[in-house]
Amino acid sequence: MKYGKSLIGAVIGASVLLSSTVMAANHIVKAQVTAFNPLVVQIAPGDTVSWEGMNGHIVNTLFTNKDQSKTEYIPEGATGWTSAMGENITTEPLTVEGVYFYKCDPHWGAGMGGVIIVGEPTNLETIVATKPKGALRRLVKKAQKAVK
Ligand SMILES: [Cu+2]
Repeated sequence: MKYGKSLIGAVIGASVLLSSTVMAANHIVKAQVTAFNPLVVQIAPGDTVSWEGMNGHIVNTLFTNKDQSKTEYIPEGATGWTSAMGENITTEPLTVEGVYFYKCDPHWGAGMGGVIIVGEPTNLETIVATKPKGALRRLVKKAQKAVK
């Protein structure tokens, strides 16, 4: 079979275009004893994050306040998640730009949590303004340092 050069060029051009829009990166975070490594991941909108070595750990974006109410520190319009105990999970593509905080419930007392920054940290100042305390405060400081 013979193909014209222009057709081949068009096919190559189309596949390059396709891969640049479809190829999102996956970023791996490892649970190590009572810490997530890396603690802060900066990703592009549409990328995903996977956690490995999650035996005995949880990834949870839902934080419990002193009065037992719950707060999520994620961008407006984003959806949080809670993994099952011990489950290595991968997020859905994270398309909403901003900062996502999460914690490991069994080890939150030891400060086991992490931060995902998708694109621009649109909601970080709002979270800083809530004056987070304890382990969450430490995570917020790490996020601030990462985007400086
Ligand atoms: Cu843990």
